Amino acid sequence: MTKKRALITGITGQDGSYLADLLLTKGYEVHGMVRRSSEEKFERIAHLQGKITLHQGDLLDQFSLAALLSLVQPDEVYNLAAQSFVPTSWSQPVLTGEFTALGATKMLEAIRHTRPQVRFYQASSSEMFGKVLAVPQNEDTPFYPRSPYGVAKAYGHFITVNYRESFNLFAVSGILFNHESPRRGLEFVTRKVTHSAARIKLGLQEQLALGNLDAKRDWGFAGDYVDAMWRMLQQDTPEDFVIATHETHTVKELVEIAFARVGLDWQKHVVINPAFVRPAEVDLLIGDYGKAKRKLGWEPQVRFQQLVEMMVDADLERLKAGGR
Ligand code: NDP
Ligand code: GDR
Repeated sequence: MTKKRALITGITGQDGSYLADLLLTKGYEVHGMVRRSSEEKFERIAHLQGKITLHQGDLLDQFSLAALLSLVQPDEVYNLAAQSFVPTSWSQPVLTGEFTALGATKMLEAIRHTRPQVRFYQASSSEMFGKVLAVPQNEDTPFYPRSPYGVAKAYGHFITVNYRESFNLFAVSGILFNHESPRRGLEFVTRKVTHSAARIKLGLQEQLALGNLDAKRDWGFAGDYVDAMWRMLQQDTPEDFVIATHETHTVKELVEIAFARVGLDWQKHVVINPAFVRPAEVDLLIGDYGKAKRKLGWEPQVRFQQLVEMMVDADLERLKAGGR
């Protein structure tokens, strides 16, 4: 039997790296799209060298996408590339819209004209729910995004639904709540906190400046969430799914667990800096993953405390070994 072939955009990101790990264990031939950079820093996929094939391409360049589809001839495309940091979406709203919203359209157009039999996954986000209209949020909860990023993701979601309905593509949108890991970018709050707690423990820094400690998020483990992405593309019919843990915690609880893990009193180290408070906040996210459990047989394996402790431990280990 020939190997299934997958193309991942955003393979250098947190999710891309975990998804590549997963697909390799399932026997896939894995291809990743990377954008050109003056210096190639592929830390998260360094361990996959020789096992995956990388190609240059950019979500902003329609022709590079069509050319890549013709070259790779994938069975599955996972569109994970995006400007994914919410605060940057206020300082670079147009760029965010171009990558995160129109980028999805460009890939869908390339699929429609070049390889319509492909199964397509769009990385949608709980950030689309935004203002709290109902909890827990599920596939039927209306969207009211609170950031240019959330608005762009809502576009990406609906264009995926629209291409499925207009052109009969196997296109699905995974509405994923926050998911984290030791490979999370340092600017996101979980990793910022676990990395700083470890640095403070080792005497490398004294304080940690944060914004809103009261925001509530439904945080899961990225390794669990990429498995849900894959399951969505193995269904008989294309449908959208919420992926979450159905638990919510404040940023303050995150800080408490991380500092307790290294035996420190967080109140002695954490300061509030209004620069990290957002122009508009998403106050409460908690996801109902009932449909995914029923239809995909998916459930989160790693819970909040275990996740935070895993991240603190990994940061301590990395820093002790001389890493950053
Ligand atoms: P990351 O920020 O870690 O990774 C983003 C990836 O997108 C990187 O590989 C980046 O490449 C790539 N990228 C950005 N712009 C372009 C472009 N124009 N052309 C090609 N590649 C580009 O994100 P995550 O792995 O955390 O998230 C994956 C996806 O899931 C994103 O779309 C995100 O918005 C979405 N999402 C994430 C959630 C989470 O909690 N992690 C929750 C819900 C949705 P480079 O290395 O070159 O910068
Ligand atoms: P989010 O994640 O915006 O939910 O988007 P982030 O970790 O950036 O923020 C979570 C919450 O923490 C509060 N917060 C801070 N956040 C950051 N980054 N830095 C701080 O210093 C800080 N202090 C408090 C924020 O106000 C917010 O309420 C993530 C991204 O991965 C998106 O791409 C994805 O779509 C959503 O999760 C689901």
